[in-house]
Amino acid sequence: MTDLDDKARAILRLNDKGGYTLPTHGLYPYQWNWDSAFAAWGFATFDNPRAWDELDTLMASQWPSGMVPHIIFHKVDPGYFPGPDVWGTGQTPPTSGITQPPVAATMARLVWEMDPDAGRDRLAALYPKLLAWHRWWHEVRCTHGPAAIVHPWESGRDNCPDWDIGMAGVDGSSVGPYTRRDTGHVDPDMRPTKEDYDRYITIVEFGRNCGWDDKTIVDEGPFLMSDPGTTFVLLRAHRDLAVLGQALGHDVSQIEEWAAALRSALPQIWNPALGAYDARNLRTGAFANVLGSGAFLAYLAGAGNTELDTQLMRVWDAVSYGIPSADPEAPSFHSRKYWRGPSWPFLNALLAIGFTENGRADLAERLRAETEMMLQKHGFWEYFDPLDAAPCGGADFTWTAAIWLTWAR
Ligand code: 9WN
Repeated sequence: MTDLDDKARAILRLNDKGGYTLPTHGLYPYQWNWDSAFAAWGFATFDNPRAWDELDTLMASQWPSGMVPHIIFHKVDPGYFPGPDVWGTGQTPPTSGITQPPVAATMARLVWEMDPDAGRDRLAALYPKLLAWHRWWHEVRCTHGPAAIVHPWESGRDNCPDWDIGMAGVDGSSVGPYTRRDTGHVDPDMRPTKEDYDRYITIVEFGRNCGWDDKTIVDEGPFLMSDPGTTFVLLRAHRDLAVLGQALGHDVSQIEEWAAALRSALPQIWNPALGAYDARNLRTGAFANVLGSGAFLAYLAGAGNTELDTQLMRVWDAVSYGIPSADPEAPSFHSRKYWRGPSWPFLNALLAIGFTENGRADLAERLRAETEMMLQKHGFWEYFDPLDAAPCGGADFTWTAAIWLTWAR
């Protein structure tokens, strides 16, 4: 065991609030949806029951509709904005009103495979909840074909250039006064702009004002875009959920139908002009015309192709440390500004799983080695500059520690 192994375990313990894990102290003082799924994977390397606890705590806040919220506000902390009062969802414990990429079934499968006997009962209890979440995605958010998001935060890739055309249609000018907290924790230059936040909060206010009614938000909300990243995470997760269901002796034909429908919708998010999968504004039909890391999650879902391979190698060869979150040759690229270019270790881990399964162990190893270099140099930061590995965002970050223990070491 190395020093970094010890440090990574210590970070998971440090961020453990008892049944759920914070992404990092200060900047993100609550439980986040997809962060928790990665935390579970990390815990499974040294504390299997704790891994299942993490997934249980996440799914315990599932809404009756099947939606699983992106933040669970277990204990109110004034250090994060927007807090539970702004969301006004009326849940106990309070939650946000939007979701995040459904990576939980994929992580549950990884956790379960690490100790199938010990995890069987835990998996059996979790399975119906995961199934209900996937049904919600199919029935509520895949009505246009690919998975649609109603807020950039739902993509988990908040301010990536993919959303610029959708955000341009959101009028943030009448949002009430508010105080951001994120820019007090990290360099404001690395975070989304004030104009971004005005629009983020405007979309939240729309949801709150309609009582978080799914149909109203999808039909009339200020923002609705197809997200390649979420589509591929969901497509992959359908496959993993079906494997788990079969192991438990369930009929999984419905999950297979959802997956087939989603796969047949992929041409809708293929942009021939870009030579890649692309986000699409569902209010206008327009493509974003920007290449982002969401497109490369296609490999995770077995949906890569040679044209995408060309784009992947172009953007990857333009940097030195991992796959950039946005195209380094595009004018919108910024190597340290949140999702507009930096390299995110947890996303590299997902991409590497895809490469390995697509017969490209060489690419997976290159990505692992580049990610390891960033962590060896600086430790477990939220994200890194892909040009020089400068550490960015929050320190002692849960999912970065988790992917060290599971993949990058
Ligand atoms: C909003 C916690 C989360 C991640 C997201 C990341 C960032 C939140 C924020 O932090 O989003 O959800 O306030 O910036 O973009 O992927 O889950 O780590």
